[in-house]
Amino acid sequence: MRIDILTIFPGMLEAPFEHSIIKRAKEKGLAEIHLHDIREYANNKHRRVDDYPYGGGSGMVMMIQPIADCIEQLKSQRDYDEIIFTTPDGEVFNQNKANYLSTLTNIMMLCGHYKGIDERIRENYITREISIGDYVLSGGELATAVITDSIVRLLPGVLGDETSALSDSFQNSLLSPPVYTRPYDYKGLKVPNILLSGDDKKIDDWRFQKSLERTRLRRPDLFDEE
Ligand code: 6GU
Repeated sequence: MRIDILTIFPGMLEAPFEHSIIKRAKEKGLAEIHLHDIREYANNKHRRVDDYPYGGGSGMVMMIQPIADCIEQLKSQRDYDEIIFTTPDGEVFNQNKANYLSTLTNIMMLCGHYKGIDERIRENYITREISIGDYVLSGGELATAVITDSIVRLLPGVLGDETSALSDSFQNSLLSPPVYTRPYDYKGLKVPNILLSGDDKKIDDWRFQKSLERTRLRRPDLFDEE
């Protein structure tokens, strides 16, 4: 899978993909992530990427030209399955959407900023607008990093244990059960004995019960989904 990210702050997106699972996915050739600095596409003398809004009002608006030229150049090189804009007024992201996006070959993601971007970009290029939750971030970069992480870890071969993405919280609309590791007794705090019983069936049942219990207590809304 190839992901092209358009941003005015590429530095914000470098570190998140240079660690852990995403780094490994890139090294294994399972994911390619390309950052594009929108400013480099600005055809004006001072490399401006924003301007005052027509009609007045506060805040700046990202200009159509640098973004359109960057998108056009990428589109001339390959077909894109989705061109995503990260914005607080988009559809709210969830695991189902991550699963769908992880099945695609080429996606582009445009990070929003300031008051917004010229509406003509949204109308003419964007195929999907995504928010990561009901709160406001100062820009779309962190949202793009979150979405990218959630997609890349789902690609076949990325996680060592093929089953572990499937047992994640939310993948089956249940929260994950608690986990423990050594020591068995830490200053009197003990691990539930059933996990040491060696009885796989009992352990699976216990974990499922804990998942149900945790979901009922913390996220009863998940039982109403689908
Ligand atoms: Cl995608 N962008 C911004 N700026 N804020 C957000 C968001 C996106 N999702 C939630 N809050």
